[in-house]
Order: sequence, then C-alpha cells, then structure tokens
Amino acid sequence: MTDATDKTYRKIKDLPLEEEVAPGSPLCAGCGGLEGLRLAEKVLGHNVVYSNAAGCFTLMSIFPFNPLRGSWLYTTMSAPTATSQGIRDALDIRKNKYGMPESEDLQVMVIAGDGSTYDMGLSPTSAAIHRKLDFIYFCYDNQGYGNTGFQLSASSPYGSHTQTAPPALEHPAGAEQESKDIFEIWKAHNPVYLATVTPREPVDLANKFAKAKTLKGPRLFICLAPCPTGWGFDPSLMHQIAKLAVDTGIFPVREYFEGKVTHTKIPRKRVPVEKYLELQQRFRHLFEPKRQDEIIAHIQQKVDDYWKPYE
Ligand SMILES: Cc1ncc(C[n+]2csc(CCOP(=O)(O)OP(=O)(O)O)c2C)c(N)n1
Ligand code: SF4
Repeated sequence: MTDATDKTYRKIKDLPLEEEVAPGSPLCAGCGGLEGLRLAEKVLGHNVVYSNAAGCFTLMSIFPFNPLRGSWLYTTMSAPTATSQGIRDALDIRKNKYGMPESEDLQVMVIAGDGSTYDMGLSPTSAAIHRKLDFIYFCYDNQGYGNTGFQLSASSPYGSHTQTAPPALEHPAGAEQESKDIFEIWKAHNPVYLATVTPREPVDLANKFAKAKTLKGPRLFICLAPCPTGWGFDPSLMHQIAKLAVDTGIFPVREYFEGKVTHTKIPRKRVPVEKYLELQQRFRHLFEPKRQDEIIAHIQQKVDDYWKPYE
C-alpha cells in the first residue's frame, strides 16, 4: 500500500525520458493542459486507451494523425466516462471470457475539459464513481469552454471575463458566481484516489500518477490548465502563471486518499492574489480603467478563508 509520503520521483531528472505525447499537435503554444497530460503520460506509459470529450484536446488528432502512443477515441462532451465504461467492459470480457492475458490489458482514461467535467458530463461521471468503475479521469481545467471561444463554465472563477459573462456597467465583476467545487463534489463520492495537479509541479504530478497507477477503481485528476488564448497571456508566461496559482494559494495542490485530504504543496508565505490576476487579460477589468478593490479583496478573502484551518 502506498501513502501520501511515498515518493517514486524525487527530482525532475527522475521522470521517464520517453514521450507518449508527440510534439507538433495543433493545440496552442504554451497550453498548460497539454503539458500536464504530457507529464502524466510519461508515468502511465502507452498501454492506455483514451476517451476524449469534445473540446480543445480533440484537436490533437487530425485524421489520420494522432500524437498519442495509446489508442484514442473521440466522444461527445457528456459521454467520455460512459464511453470508458464500455471500453472497460470490453477489455474485461476479453480477459475473462476469451483469455486475453493480463499483460495485454489497457488503462482506460478519460480526457475532458472543465465544461465537460463540471457541467455536461458530471452526472455520468458521478454514476461511474459510485459504481467504482476502474478508470482514470484527467480534467484539464482551463476554466472555460475554450474550444468554442471561451464561454463561461461552472469552473470560471468569480471576477473573470468570459465571452458569455463579460464585465459590464451592471456586472462589474464579469463572472459573478463562485465556481463549483468539483474537488469536494468528487470527494463526496469517496473515489479510490483524487488529486489536483499543475504542470508547474512536475514531480508532484508524476508521483500522484505513479500512485494512481498502483490502484484500481475511480482515480480522478484536476489539472490546472493555464490557457494563453482564453486567459489572455503570452505563452511564455504559462509556467509563471501556474506557479503563481500555487504561491497565491488560489489553486490548492492536494490529494484525497483513504478518507484523508493532504496538501502536497503548502504555500507558507502566500503571495497576494493580485500578482496572479494582473498578468491575465481575463482579469484586466479589475485593474483598468479603474481598480475594483472590492472584487480583488473578495477573491483574496476566499483564498485566506480556505487556508485558515491549515495555518
Ligand atoms: C452538447 C454540446 N454542446 C456544445 C458543443 C460544442 N462544443 C464543442 S467543444 C466545446 C467546448 C468544450 O469546453 P470544455 O469541456 O471546457 O473543453 P475545452 O474546449 O476548454 O478544451 C463546445 C461547447 C458540443 N460539442 N456538445
Ligand atoms: S485554447 Fe487554451 S486549453 Fe485550448 S488548446 Fe489553446 S491553450 Fe490549450
């Protein structure tokens, strides 16, 4: 059995050199979600079959090319988890009825954006976790419907600009509601493993996937996916923004295992949230033409409230 302190990888040099995601896909330069997937696949290897919900990552594959070494299947936004159930069943039938050796078995993995995860596909995923489907779920969370022009999703943060909730005189914050807490929603289902990861913490990410690889049942990942196109920043800033998300405490890096939540990175001296906000065009209206102190303070307060019990 593994525990939260187990470490397979100690430094970035320990990560496998093999690449499972080939370069040159049509995704945007500096896509944080793609970097997260690339790191995850280094650990999972190529005996993986992907069920990919409609979204940015379906653009990875342009027939007949596919940058992934594993098999890949494209599904509707609501169906990647239901599809992975079908794949899992087919593999189990081949093993149990037709003698397929264990060594030929494949890891079934959902790839989905937050629109699919938090909104359209939430119900089938809830049912699959409940019946303990043996699968991995990778949500690259860019906090909006990226592929169709960055509309508001249930993950879009309060105070951000999206295409369907732009800031206006009567709606100075832009997005006015808090995002859904998908970590808590999934945790309430008591999955075998649940973790948040970021491309800026590759060793932490790799260790979490290594741990998930040893387990069976629902293993769920929320990967912060800084998105130059939707968030409005230069692709070269992707790592800086991912780092600030952790250093400000806005994105808690944690795992849920055997009934316990553990923070695997604790920002001891938190950077003020505005250092993270001010680098992104989607929060520009909080600073220009007039600084919106109340909204910035609200965002800071929420982060402070989250970390209070851990200080
Ligand atoms: C039911 C349904 N409505 C709308 C669409 C159009 N559509 C395709 S991709 C997409 C955005 C998906 O957003 P998300 O899941 O967050 O992934 P991202 O695009 O950010 O990668 C939308 C709305 C669709 N495919 N299915
Ligand atoms: S829009 Fe964002 S999430 Fe989609 S491919 Fe581009 S950078 Fe990645």
